[in-house]
Amino acid sequence: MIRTVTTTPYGDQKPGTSGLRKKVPVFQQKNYAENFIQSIFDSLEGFQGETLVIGGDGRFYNREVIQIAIKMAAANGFGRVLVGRGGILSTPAASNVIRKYKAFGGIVLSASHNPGGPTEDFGIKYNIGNGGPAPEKITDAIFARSKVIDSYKISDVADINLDAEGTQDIDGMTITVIDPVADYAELMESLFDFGAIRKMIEGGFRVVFDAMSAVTGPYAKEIIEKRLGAPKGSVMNFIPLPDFGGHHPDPNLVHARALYETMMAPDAPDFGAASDGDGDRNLVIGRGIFITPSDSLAMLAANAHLAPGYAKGLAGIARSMPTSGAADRVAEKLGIGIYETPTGWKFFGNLLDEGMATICGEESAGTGSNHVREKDGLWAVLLWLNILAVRKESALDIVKNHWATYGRNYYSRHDYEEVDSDAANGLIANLRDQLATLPGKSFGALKVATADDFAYNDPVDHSVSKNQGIRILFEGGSRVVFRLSGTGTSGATLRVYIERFEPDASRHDIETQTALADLIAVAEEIASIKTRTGRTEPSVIT
Ligand code: G16
Repeated sequence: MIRTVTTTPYGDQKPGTSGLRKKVPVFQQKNYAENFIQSIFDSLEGFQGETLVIGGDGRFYNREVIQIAIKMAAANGFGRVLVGRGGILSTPAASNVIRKYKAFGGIVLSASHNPGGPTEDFGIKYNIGNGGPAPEKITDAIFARSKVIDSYKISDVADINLDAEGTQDIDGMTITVIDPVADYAELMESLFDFGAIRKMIEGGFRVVFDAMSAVTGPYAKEIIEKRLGAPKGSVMNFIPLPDFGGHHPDPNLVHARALYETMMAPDAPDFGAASDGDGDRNLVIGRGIFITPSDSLAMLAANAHLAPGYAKGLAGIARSMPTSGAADRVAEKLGIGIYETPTGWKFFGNLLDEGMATICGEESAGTGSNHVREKDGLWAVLLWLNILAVRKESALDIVKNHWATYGRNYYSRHDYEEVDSDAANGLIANLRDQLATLPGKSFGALKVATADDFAYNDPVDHSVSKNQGIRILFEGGSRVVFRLSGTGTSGATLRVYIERFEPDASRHDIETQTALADLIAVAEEIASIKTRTGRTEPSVIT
């Protein structure tokens, strides 16, 4: 039986960089999740009788919202729901299922790399039929709807058994519980030379993967240990936990410190990697060398043709604006297009759909390709393994050769987390006020060439996205970028991105913060970060 329930709107359901992310107690308010899900459905047209994919990263509150989403999909007229067993689907796996089964769209429950648990983070995002995050015109419509919503529809049925694969019906809608791993593992096997990687591992190559007690555990177990033959124990923290074992499932040098230390030890494995809460981010570390996400994008793009799925070469590369320009140099050498988009994977969708870009990446530990429409952590790890298996060199050698060929883009991001929102907005406003007067100014040896607030004109649908980050570019190619995160759930997070290009191979071994010290000082001088935020140093440096 379908029920129409009266509700009152919440004013704070504006999707951020990647869906709606809030603390669990916010989502637990009366009708909060229901309002947002109904606002999604009310913003879509033509889904009657169609398929909806539903899954999440298994974090606290996942199961409850999965039940709500299924019952509301039935009441709103979807014909079929595909849901991962146990309510689990990694973000890239969900994207693949949407594409493979030609679904109308999908609801992905995740707050990505943010911590989970009763007082931690939860999130809901909508993906469209190409498998990618909804573009801004849809997220804007969802927000507008959420502000006036007065009722939602839900099927009045008992909870659905999500733990057994198979099919059942409610209110005229079919629910199929699917294996969350199988389709994804098959896709990976179609892109990469599993035989070559297996042979490398049999030959003694040691790989470790930290699933961070999050969603990639079952995927990595199946692919890295079962299909590629890595010894048991190669995949660590492989059981997904609702609170990620109390850790931040964020694969960076702070939250994956143990992996980093393992990889820097004298007896380190050959290759180490980690993925985040919902499986779309990656961290890659060769023995003795951390590879920044920006460098990883450039190196994967330069070598992708070594994997069967990319043997024909790349159509183009896309990167988010704050991501370093390392990939630009690869694109230039390959004679292919390079696209600079705002932060947010959704901006790559059109470029991938139109065949303009094949590989995309972001400084925020995201890399992916046209195989799905989300960034994909395990994909990046497998492409690295494929390249290592073919080149038969260490990751360190590949990195050094790359820098010698293309030059090195020294790069770092300084995050100031949970800053007072007014102070953060004031800091950005102050930078905006300086844009007109900065060009031509000198700070020591650094002279500002241009300064702007990044705006993106989508070359496919011609939509314009303004205010995407303050860029200060110096003569010689160095730059500092400031923007506020769109994924945090308390206060504001200020991100400062610092980059310097160094063509001279004899200067490629400087410690990163040292190499960037003059730019870091200029960023402080221009933005007055310390006085405006009250912080003496960043919360996280990556
Ligand atoms: C999301 C988006 C990414 C973006 C990242 C950081 O990642 O999908 O495209 O780069 O947020 O965004 P911000 O700098 O606004 O916090 P994820 O892994 O959180 O879904």
